[in-house]
Amino acid sequence: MITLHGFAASNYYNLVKHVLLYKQLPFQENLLYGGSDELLAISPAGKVPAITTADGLYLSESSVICDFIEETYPATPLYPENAGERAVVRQIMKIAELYFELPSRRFIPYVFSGAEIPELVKGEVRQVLNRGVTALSRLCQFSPWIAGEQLTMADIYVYYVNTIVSTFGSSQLEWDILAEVPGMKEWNDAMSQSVISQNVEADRLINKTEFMQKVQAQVKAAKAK
Ligand SMILES: N[C@@H](CCC(=O)N[C@@H](CS)C(=O)NCC(=O)O)C(=O)O
Repeated sequence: MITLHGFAASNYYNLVKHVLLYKQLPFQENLLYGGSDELLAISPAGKVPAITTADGLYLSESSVICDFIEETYPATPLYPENAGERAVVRQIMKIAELYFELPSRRFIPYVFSGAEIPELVKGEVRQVLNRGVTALSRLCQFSPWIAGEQLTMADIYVYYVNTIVSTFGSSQLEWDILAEVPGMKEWNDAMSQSVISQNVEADRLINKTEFMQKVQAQVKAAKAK
């Protein structure tokens, strides 16, 4: 059985969990936070999520884990059969990661420490997000799914990317970023209504308090140095 290591307040953890639930694969969860020795032993960069496969292999990096799950458990496919269409799905995921998720994440240290975000940083982030908005507007179909008629890995991936875009990017820039991509808000709302999304969200809320306590302890320790 697969073990999913990490914590439910992490959007990366949750996207892998959503894939496992979507494919109805049995798995167990092992609560681990960033910085723990146990996590470093199984995740080379010490990042969440990591999985232990049924064969005892340790894997990290959410997109790599998603591909492994798809290849190992092809039933209920999340990628199209056609290689070109599969590449388009991965293109959407990569663009969302590079131009939506990662720039929005630059605000996290400021938000958690309560420090003011320099205008220079806000400007840089806005510029990258603008590129993401343009690219995703060109690529996403929302008919009804992000890459067309079939629900794919990109639907799950981008839905969890968007939690970071909304929570950090939009709130700090006072800019409704998802509304800039035609059809994205409606699709995002539809994604949030699924039973799996709601179960994942319920677990996230349960973990949120403990996660925030850990973050605050880390911020306090850093300030005391
Ligand atoms: N590229 C990685 C990023 C994972 C990541 O940044 N995870 C965060 C939690 S959301 C983490 O492990 N943070 C702890 C740390 O950076 O020490 C992936 O796709 O899995």
